[in-house]
Amino acid sequence: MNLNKRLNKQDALDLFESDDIFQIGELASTLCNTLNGDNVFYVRNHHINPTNVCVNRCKFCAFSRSKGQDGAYEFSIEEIIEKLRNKQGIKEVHIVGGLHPDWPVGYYLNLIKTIKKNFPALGIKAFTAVEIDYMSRISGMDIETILKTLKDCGLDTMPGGGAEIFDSNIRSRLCAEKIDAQKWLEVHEIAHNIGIKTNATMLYGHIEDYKDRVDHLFRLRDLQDKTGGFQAFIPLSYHPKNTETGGTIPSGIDDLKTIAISRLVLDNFRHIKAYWIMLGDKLSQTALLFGADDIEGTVMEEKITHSAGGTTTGSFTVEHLRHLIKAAGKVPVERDSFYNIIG
Ligand code: V47
Ligand code: SF4
Repeated sequence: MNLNKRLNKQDALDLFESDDIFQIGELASTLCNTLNGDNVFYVRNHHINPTNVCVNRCKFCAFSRSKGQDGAYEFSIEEIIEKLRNKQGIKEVHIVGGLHPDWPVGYYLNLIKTIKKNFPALGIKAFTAVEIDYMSRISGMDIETILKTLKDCGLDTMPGGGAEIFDSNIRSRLCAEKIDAQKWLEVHEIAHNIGIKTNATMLYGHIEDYKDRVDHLFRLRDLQDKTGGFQAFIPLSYHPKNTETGGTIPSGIDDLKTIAISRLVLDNFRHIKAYWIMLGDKLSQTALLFGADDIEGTVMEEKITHSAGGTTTGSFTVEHLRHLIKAAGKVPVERDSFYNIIG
């Protein structure tokens, strides 16, 4: 396979079906090096999930609860501000949560406004396309108006969650209540058109097959050709514990293959992120040799993966992240929410 020509769907499928993990890794690593040299990016960030109460109840999600159910929680804006206080040196807050049946759109707008007022220098990466669509439905505002209003309140970028797998059959078996692929892509396209950079994800290793992964990646590549508004792609390794979907966790080989093939197919995405909360620190470090050039932050507090059996600590020091990157023969580079280099 040569890297001078763009992969087509059959090429990508052949790679998924191949057992030659070293060749796939080498190709991905070569492309990664062309785009980012030896740099590996990290951000000092803090994840916050404002509530786990969610009207959707996707079958792969062990995090969500119905209102009033045991374990359901909701944070007030003041509690979130308190969590961010005393978090020395963080450069970004990442906010995603459930679709609360009672919260008005004002909660979300005030949350962003209040965080920006208290921490003007903090990058705010918040709300998946699923949450944006929900805000539009509960407020009667169209998607563009919601996004513009959030931007005016201080939203900087959007995370890539909620994409799951785009194929409609798989999607209806996993998360029938969730917005469909077309809507997910439309929300991101509108965000890009009004100057909000976003990320994209793919949840893999549950009931989908390689063809579904390929279809998902190509739909993202097509939108990126059109808008150029995606910053990073993050493959999300399925965690089955406590979920209705059940099954087993993807193997380490599958994780590395998926990172590498994502790198190769998404030749128009600058960054591929290894999410250590899902991969563990050692496999994330190995992923840096299979096409990943970004490692999701210090994180601090994570609930979604941990509810589904995630076993990582949930929080990394900057020293540990830098150590992992250096020991992979790479150069640690601290970034902000827009990938500006700050250290
Ligand atoms: O949207 C839910 C996924 C996502 C499970 O954009 C699960 O920088 C695995 O999107 N097993 C939220 N995954 C996390 C996310 C994310 C994380 C880090 C960085 C960024 C970014 C985005 O987690 C959800 C869903 O796709 N998820 N349940 C599960 N059992
Ligand atoms: Fe709700 Fe998101 Fe969990 Fe689905 S994945 S149930 S939308 S919190």
